[in-house]
Amino acid sequence: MSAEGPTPVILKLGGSAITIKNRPLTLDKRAINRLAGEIKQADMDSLVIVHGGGSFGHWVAEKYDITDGYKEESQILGFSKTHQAMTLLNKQVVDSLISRSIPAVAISPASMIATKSGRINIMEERPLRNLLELGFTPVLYGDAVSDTQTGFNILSGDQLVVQLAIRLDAERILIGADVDGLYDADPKTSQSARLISHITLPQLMKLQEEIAKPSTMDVTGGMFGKVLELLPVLDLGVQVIIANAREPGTIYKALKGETVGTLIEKGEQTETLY
Ligand code: IP8
Repeated sequence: MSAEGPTPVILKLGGSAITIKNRPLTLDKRAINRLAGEIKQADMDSLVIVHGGGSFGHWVAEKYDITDGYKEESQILGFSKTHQAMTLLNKQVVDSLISRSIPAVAISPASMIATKSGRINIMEERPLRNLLELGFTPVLYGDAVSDTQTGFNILSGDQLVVQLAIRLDAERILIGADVDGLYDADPKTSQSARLISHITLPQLMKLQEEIAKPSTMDVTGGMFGKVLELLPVLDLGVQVIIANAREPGTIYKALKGETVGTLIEKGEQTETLY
């Protein structure tokens, strides 16, 4: 516990865990409500939630081609629509949390963050920290944000959780995905894929050389790329847990500190991965 209160846990709810990914602008209301129930049951002292875009943000951002910055006038309305789609998804998440008496507060990343060539450059987190210290649960999301170099940009929830963890001195980041954790191959296409239950930073770097060479596809089905985004916090000693938010009860267990999914931590030595 820090001088200001308990150290927060940052929970990322992946877009694929709260929306129907292959159906544009389609919520998975049941999943959202179940997850809100698990969060309530876990009764956390200090929690920040960040959710992804799923079939809301990603679909609109692609439709209006706003992922690589400003190129032409027609993208301007697309930026507005992408941000708006995320606020609609966010409202559903926040409504569901509040209906379970969790004091959730929607916080728009577009209003507190600007990126520079895609990386967070300006971030004003003080109001969020004040709310957190008072016992609120801030709920943020991957968003369309302004970019000082390219005009605008899509800020992923993964980049956001890292900055929040650093700036709020978080003890743990919990990534709620649609798979059980980090695998050594893509579990959706490879039957021989094995779940890694515990991995240290040195092991992760070694694995990177073996399975996720920049020139090839991410063979873990995208999860490894997400994990690489987390390297700066791992180095600071923050634990990262990747767990399956689609499996009922798993996020509750992960919030309570039970062993689920993949635990990634700084570590020193080489231990067994599985
Ligand atoms: O799903 C992206 O957030 P992510 C949000 O965490 C948008 O990558 C607006 C596409």
